[in-house]
Amino acid sequence: MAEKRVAFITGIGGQDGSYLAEFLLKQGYQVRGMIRRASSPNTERILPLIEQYWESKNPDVKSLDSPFFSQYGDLTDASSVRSLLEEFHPDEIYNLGAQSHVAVSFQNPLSTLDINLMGTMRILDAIRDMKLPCRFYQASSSEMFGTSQPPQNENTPFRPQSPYGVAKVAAFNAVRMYRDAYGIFASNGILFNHESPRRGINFVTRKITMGLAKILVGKDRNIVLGNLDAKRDWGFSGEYVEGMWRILQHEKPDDFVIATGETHTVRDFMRESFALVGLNYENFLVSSDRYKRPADVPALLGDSTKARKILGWNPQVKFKEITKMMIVADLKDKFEKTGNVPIERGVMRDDDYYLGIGRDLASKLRKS
Ligand code: NAP
Ligand code: G4F
Repeated sequence: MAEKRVAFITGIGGQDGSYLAEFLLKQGYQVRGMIRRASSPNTERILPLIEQYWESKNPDVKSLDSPFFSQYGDLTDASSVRSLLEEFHPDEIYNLGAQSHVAVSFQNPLSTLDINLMGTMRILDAIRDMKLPCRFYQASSSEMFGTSQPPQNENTPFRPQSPYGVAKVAAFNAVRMYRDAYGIFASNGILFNHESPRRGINFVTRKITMGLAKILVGKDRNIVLGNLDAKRDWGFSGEYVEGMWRILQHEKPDDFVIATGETHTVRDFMRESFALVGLNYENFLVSSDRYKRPADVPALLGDSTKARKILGWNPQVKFKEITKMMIVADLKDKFEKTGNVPIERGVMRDDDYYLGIGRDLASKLRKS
């Protein structure tokens, strides 16, 4: 019987890491992950996998034979990176671990570079030094394009506007350099913004959908935002992880843009979210300089023709569907936590059911 392929994911506890782990397990991989030690839980998104493959549930299966297994490690700690590579012997490495918040990178520029650039170098150099016969995927970002005019593709110049962008450009170049100099199968996925109900709560889309749910259950009165005019090409994380995998299945290492080809402003996202429950967003929006950045990326719109043609990757989930998916998930979560769920549901789908309750609460809000 053919040996199972082993995939190692840094940042497995993040939004993308959790979807990628689920996707690869379905493809029959053994999935290994690096988890960074934290004083409070940072594995919530992969809890179902941890529980499913928990040692106590599978006492006869050794950790290293289990389909899913994660270990503590840190991208800032070269010895932990090396130990995990020695232990797991991966066929494919997905480097998703990062300080991924652009605004935070202005406050913590050096640690952002240490994790996002040096962390990538630590893995690449270990692959070189240990002569690992593996494929390497780097989570590059549309933030690298900065002020370059949209639409952006693989030939668009990088003009980063943040320490995060600077680190990602340097890591992108490191990937190319290790590919050219040492023949390592190392590829960049240049992913445009992608969201989901698992998105971190301080990114703008989730801040809006969670904020709306809080307003509806009476836990908040408004949402405070910074730059409303920034345009983003928002896709669905659950689909983008397949793009990552396809990039590593290609016959040669290369760089690919992954995007939907649609762009919308932050204001559009706010308007669409509130309109879904019949509210006018303007009555709930507070604008504040607090959330404005020293420099921002004005407009992102990805041209993923290359990925479509060469990899056959085609996104199905676009702006309206993502907004709805995230709102339904946040409404469901809030209603369940506050006990605000009528018992009679019948055969209604989640979308209709939770949006229906959302609209009822919104109409009460309009009257009060
Ligand atoms: P995310 O939810 O913030 O996940 C990042 C993960 O990296 C978390 O599990 C985090 O662990 C881990 N991490 C942070 N510092 C680390 C360190 N020093 N050592 C090891 N792990 C560390 O981000 P995401 O949205 O899934 O994005 C995944 C990757 O794609 C990131 O590299 C991001 O920069 C890049 N990217 C994202 C997008 C997007 O729109 N989502 C677009 C382009 C590129 P903790 O939970 O402990 O913090
Ligand atoms: O949701 P954001 O924080 O995402 P941003 O900065 O585009 O970065 C995300 O996408 C990148 C890909 O291009 C990834 F590489 C990166 O890891 C991350 O996933 O902000 C989107 C826009 C920005 O223009 C920001 O200024 O929304 C604007 N915004 C307005 N008010 C806000 C807020 N952003 C946040 N986070 N919070 C606000 O209150």
